Formats: sequence, C-alpha cells, structure tokens
Amino acid sequence: MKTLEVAFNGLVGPTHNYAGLSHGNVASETHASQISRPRQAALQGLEKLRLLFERGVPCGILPPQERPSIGFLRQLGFTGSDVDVLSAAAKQPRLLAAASSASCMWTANAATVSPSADTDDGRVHFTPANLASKLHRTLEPDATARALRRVFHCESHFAHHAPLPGGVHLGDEGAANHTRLCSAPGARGLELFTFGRRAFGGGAEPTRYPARQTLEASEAIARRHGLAATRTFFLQQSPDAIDAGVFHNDVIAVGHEDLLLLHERAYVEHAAALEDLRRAFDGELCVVEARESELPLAHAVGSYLFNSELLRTSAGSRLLLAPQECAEDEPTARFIERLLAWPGTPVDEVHYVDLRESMQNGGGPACLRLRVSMTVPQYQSVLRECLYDLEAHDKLTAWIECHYREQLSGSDLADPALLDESRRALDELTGILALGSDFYEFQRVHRGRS
Ligand code: SUG
Repeated sequence: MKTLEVAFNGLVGPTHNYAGLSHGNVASETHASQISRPRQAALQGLEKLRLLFERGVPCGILPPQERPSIGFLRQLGFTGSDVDVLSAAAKQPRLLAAASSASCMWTANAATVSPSADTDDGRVHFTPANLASKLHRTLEPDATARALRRVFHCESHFAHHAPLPGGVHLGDEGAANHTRLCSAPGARGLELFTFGRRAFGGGAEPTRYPARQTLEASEAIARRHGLAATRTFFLQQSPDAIDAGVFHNDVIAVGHEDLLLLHERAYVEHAAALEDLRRAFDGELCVVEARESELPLAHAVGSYLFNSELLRTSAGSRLLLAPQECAEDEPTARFIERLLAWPGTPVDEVHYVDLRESMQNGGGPACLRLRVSMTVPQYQSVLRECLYDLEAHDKLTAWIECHYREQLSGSDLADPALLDESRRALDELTGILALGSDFYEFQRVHRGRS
C-alpha cells in the first residue's frame, strides 16, 4: 500500500530561551543564560520545512504550547491575577524558567508512533511521551496529547494512548528513543526501543548524567501499540555514551527504511544487538557504523551528525539533512564523505541546514520532527491546515514576524508584556492551524470568564 512518511515539525514558540535546564545535554548546559533569538529560531525551523517541501518531502506542523504556563505556576501555589502569579514566580527564577521553556519544539520527544503496518488493530498508535526526567518537560505531555488528538482526529485510523503514568520509573522520551526499520515504505517494520536504565535497578547505568528512558516504559508502549514480539527490540544505550552527552538515542543513531546509521558506541552489547536486527529484518539491512577512531564520540555529540534527518525525496533519492555544524567539524565532514561513497550508495546526497538557535539547546534537525508514516487515506484524514505548503509558509512567516521578539534574556521571562504577546500570538495561530478557539488553556479560562 502506498505510504507517506510525514515529518511533523514543532513550531518554535515565542519564549524560546536558554535556561540550562537539561543536565546531561551538553549544548543546553553550555549555552545557559545566553541571549536567545526567538524570531530567528522560528524562521530557521520554517526554512528547513521549505527545503524539504521543495524536495517533495511531505511535512506537517505541530503548534507550540502555552508558555509561560500560568496554570503550572498556580499549581505551585502562586495566586492572584496572571500578572501577580508571574511576578511572584519571578522570585524563583528556576521555576519561572521551567514554566517558560519552549522545549515542545522538539517533537521527536512528543510521542512514540507505530504505523498501522506494525500494530495489531491496523491503526496508527500514538503514546505521548511523559518526559518525566526534566521538570520543564513534564509540562508538555497533556498538551501534546490534545494536539495529537486534534491533528490526527479520525478514530478509525488513529489510536491515542495517554502518556505513561509512573514518573521517572516509567520515564519515556518518545520517538527520540524509538527507531523503525522496514524493507520498503508501507512494509511491516522492526521497531527498536532504546532505554538507558531499568526501572528497578540492575544492569549498567551511567554515573555522570541521568538515563532518561526505562526499559519498562518502552515495554509498556510496545504492549499498548500491539506490536509483534518477534519484531520488537529493546536495546540498552551505552552508559558511557550517556555520560558523554548522548541523552537521547537520536544523538547517536538514526534509522530510515533499510538503513541504520550509527556510532559504534551506541549500545550495550552492540555487535550482538546489530546481529539480531540483521537476522530479523526482511531483506538486507544496511548498517553504516562510525568507528571511534574516525569519528570520536565527542565530535559526534558536538556536530550532531546522528541527529540528521534521513529522508526520501520525491525523486527517489535519500537525503541526509545535517546541521551545518557537521560541515564545520573535520572528523564529521570526513565521515560524511565516506558515507556518500559507501558501497550501494545508501545516502545519495547531503544538505546542511542552519538551526543554530535550536542546536544551542541540544535540538538538531531530527529533534524538531516527529515522523508519522501513513497510508493515503490516513494522510487525507489529517487536519489539513497542519500540513505544510508554501501558503502555510507565508502565513506563518508573517505571523512570526508580527509577534516574535528579536531577543530574549532570562530576566525577560518575568515581563508581563511577554505573556501578553505570547498569548496573542498563540490565539491567532489557532486560527491559522484551525485548532479551534479552545485549544489553549488561556483560551478556555478566558471563555469561562466571559
Ligand atoms: O530535552 N533541551 C531538550 C533537547 C531535546 C532534544 N531532542 C531530541 N534529542 N530528540 C532536552 O534536553 C533545553 C532547554 C533549556 O536549557 O533552556 C532542552 O530542554
């Protein structure tokens, strides 16, 4: 059956800032307290979409969430008017930063998605990630679930699960720790879940940085999605790699159809894991592995090579969409040359994109997108306004230019005008993306009052 892989990209929200909230994510910690450029960040994301659209790659858009989240701050006991809440929370800058993060832009962490070819009821299954391991990211799952239900609203095609319960025991980071391999678009696939630790201990664990995903969380998702046990794999991330800054598997590996591109330090019992995958794969799996001697892990983490997107263009070629930092790092650039000359040409071309604003928080091209493989009828049922085309591009560009600030610093997060500007922007966005005027909490609260 004809299948389309649609890349749903997160729109960068108006409060994009650098707060150093993610211990274990080297870029986030390195850029803490620097001045961010929300307008540029959002436009960089849109430019990436244009490039893909021009190459015939179908793309979609997922909206930013409401930030600062006044609802979250109220749950913490701040009271009074919205402006009172904001000014009281400003005395606790770490809490205000958590309430203000635009981190939902990284939609690879929005959910785990299993296409209908893999599931027992023939529907596409979604589990929004609970993102339990970082305070600012725990604000996302409920709003993500709401967005996914609006965009993929047809129940006969799409099954929506709730985020996993259980906090850090069942910590789940979504598609960033999930890879799907298949012999051809539309064919049933192998689903690979990557975890960093076991919920109840046992086995190796990183010592410097946290492991965000547990095996038990991944197993629960596979059960919910009705995946066949023989086609589902659970691989443990190497603890050393996590300690070197590989906080998600998509910092060290990327898969697409019959290609798995990864670093040799990705998994515990790496060689045996790859052998199992090769054996289970229908047809020939192409594994391209970077060796430590040619591409030291620190360089791979710095350049974010494995956070490139692998995409099939409408002309049938496979494109590696890499961060521009890859061209600037010598070992990475050399490895890409080797990749392009690889026997059988698994990758036909490379294109570099400037996503510097997102990259400085640890979000490369692949972090910004959630892949959803769909049959044509499934695709046709998706909320049309959330699919990207050049008309959407122009509308969103004008919207960003009208509402986004050029720059933001940590102290700006307490500015009541920023709250007001963000709400005005998001209210207008619900019109552009046809999400309805009750999509955001502030819209529902406001309607309740009037
Ligand atoms: O969860 N950074 C995100 C980056 C997520 C990248 N996603 C994938 N690898 N798929 C995180 O660490 C930083 C926010 C700050 O520091 O202001 C942040 O949340």
